[in-house]
Amino acid sequence: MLKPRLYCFLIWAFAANLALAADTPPDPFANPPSPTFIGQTAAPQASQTNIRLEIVLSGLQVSRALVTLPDNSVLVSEGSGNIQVIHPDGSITSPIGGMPPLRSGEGRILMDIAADANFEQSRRIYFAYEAAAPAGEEESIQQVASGILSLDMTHFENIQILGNYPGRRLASTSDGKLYITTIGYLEQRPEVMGLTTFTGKVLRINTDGSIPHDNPYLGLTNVRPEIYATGHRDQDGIIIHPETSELWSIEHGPMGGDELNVVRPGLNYGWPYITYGKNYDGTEIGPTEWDGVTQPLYYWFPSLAPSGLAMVQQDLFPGWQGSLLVGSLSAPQGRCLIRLVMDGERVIAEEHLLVDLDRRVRDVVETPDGSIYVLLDSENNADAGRVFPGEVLKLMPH
Ligand SMILES: [Ca+2]
Repeated sequence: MLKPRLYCFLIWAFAANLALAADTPPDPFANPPSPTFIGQTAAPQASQTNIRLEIVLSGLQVSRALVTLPDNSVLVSEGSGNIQVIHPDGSITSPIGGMPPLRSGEGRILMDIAADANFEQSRRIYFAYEAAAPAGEEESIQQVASGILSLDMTHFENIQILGNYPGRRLASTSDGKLYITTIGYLEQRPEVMGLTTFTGKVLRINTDGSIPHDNPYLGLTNVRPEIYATGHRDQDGIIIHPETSELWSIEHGPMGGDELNVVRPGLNYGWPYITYGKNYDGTEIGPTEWDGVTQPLYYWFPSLAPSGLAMVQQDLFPGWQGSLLVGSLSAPQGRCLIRLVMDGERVIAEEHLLVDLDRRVRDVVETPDGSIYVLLDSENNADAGRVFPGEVLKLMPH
């Protein structure tokens, strides 16, 4: 028989063990997925570039997007719908008037803006936003529209509603198409791969709002003909590749599984059935590969929460030509700007920039003269000691 004292000790030890177990949950990142091909993740670190930076604009709330124009000016948008112009001489004018019919309020009302690929001729800007609820209804609607930027850059004219689309990011092509990405979270599982909803898709329309005759599902019955590709979670940065004219995107995974993709017509990109990400408790969502599902060119595990994508085309920064720049919003891999050194469609190295700054990078662009502008998010989390205004940085070689 156990002596009372020893018995008490055993109870104490058991309870202490339980408490210890409760304090140290299993590491959700303990079992990273295996890549499908060599070089699909965790590329080696590139040597560090010396850069200098200058804050060119501060005081932004809910920073959303940067857009470069042919004269090297930059448009900066906030969630409220405020758009400011950073002119090449550093002067700033704001706000641009004549916006589409945005709902009033706070948060992400203006989701994204994009310049027409032929802006020099058209002076057209595209908008993705939440519009005010129609008369007699309570729900706001999500729309994509275009407007013509006046020559003095003070207002938009000739606003045209192109359709009711839940746009996240927009990209325009020189042949008159507009790509629109949409969000598709896990709880929307059946809808993300279905062809009857706009959930978790890339959409493609003509810039007059009509449907391109070569869209992959056009002509099938019971589909939304705007759909271009399926199986996406949240592509928060897209570009048209300057050489191939194909759509490239970065995509938020759940916990891990952020992706870089080339988005091609009619392909299935897997989410939410095929992913390198996991649930937030570390449990599996699904396998990482499946027949007929397109593999990402590259993925990150843990997450970096990628937002904003640019391709460096000029040679102002030595060795950067052809690199992709990706913003990172979240901490597991450090809030920073990431440069991906590319060899065709392969990522051969990563360089993490602005790491010491430790700020959420929402968007990044390169102007035609080679300057790089970075948009930092505003943060209002006093408990975490993170209260910052949104800011625009201009990067230059040291
Ligand atoms: Ca995918």
